[in-house]
Amino acid sequence: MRAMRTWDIFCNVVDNYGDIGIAWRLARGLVRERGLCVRLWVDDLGAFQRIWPAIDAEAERQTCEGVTVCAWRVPFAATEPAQVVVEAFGCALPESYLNAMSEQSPPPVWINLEYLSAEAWVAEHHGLPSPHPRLPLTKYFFFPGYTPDTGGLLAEAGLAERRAAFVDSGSPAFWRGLGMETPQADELRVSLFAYENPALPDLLDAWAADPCPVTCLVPEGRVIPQLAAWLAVPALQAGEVHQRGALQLHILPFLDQDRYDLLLWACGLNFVRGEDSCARAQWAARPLVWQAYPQADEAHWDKLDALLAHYTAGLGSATADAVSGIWRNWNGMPAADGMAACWTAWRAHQAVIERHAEAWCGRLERAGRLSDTLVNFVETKLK
Ligand code: TRH
Repeated sequence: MRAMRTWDIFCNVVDNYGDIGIAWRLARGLVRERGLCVRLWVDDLGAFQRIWPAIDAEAERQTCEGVTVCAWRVPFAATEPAQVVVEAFGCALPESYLNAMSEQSPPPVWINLEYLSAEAWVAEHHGLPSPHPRLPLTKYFFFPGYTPDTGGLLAEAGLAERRAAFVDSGSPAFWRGLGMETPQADELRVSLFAYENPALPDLLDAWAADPCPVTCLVPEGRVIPQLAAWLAVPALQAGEVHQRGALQLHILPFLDQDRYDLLLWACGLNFVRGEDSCARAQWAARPLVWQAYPQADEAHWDKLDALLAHYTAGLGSATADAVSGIWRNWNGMPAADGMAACWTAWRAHQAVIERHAEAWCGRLERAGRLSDTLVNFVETKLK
């Protein structure tokens, strides 16, 4: 029997939760589903604790969900490298660790896990090698993506079945846990995870004017001050509920990563941001609106249009316009209509968009599950 492979995953938390969110999802999936021996090196355990409260932010080393979680300190203590080394999102590995990698025989398989994007160039760059300029090491670029010629998307085994069981149950226990009843028949529940966004007040106005009840659930985060300003209250805290017209706003505590999934499954529409929540909202098989992580020179607009092109392919043009309109407006992109008109259009096409979200989830599976594609790729390099 082959000895258990050892993996080191390095994660530098730039800001927000996406880097650690993805690194953690990958690490625990590799342990749970592949039985691999995984160490996760994280330079900001405080951010990690936000998405996974069992994490001790002070511990140098701890085991969580079978993953050995290590504090990534500077200077980096002498460490024997694992057989597989994953550098999440181009975080530079410690120099001493790189030197130690180059002294291994054979050297570890070195992967740079990239950000998820639907852009066409991703498939061309996926899997490409990059020799180190000085050391006898090769780094491989591994790109998640939406087509089978990329690394696919992170998703745990049994995700669709767990989601279906949760949805079929009507999720009363989940709503009770948030201090809420199950939704009324004509009520739309929306989750809102967003960066500061100039389009927010217009969207809130549109919800307040909706003919049916709209309940918006907002985990505490960057968008709260803007919500407080719109409500004309000095501040907002988890547990508060505010009503304006048809809109009822609930401020939630920041949820752990698994519970946030339940929120995405339970809501009829999810506003998400960054890559990980966007991917999870797609797996939730519910309509979504994505706010891409803002980049210099509006580079994120290309990412947004690339995903929109994939996502709306096959939809009738009016429905595709309804989806694109609200996504583009939400990202400050040139759009034919303002938010109020976009919301009306989205509502008019809601039923088709809902069916599409379910079908889209099935299409995602065709791209492959990232932990499978990554392990398979690594195994070809380890031979
Ligand atoms: O937090 P983000 O904005 O992360 C971003 C992006 O990934 C961006 O691309 C990257 O460059 C930047 O960080 C540095 O959005 P993202 O990717 O959706 O990650 C959020 C994580 O937080 C995700 O794993 C879900 C989790 N989460 C919770 O665990 N609980 C919550 O209540 C919420 C709202 C999110």
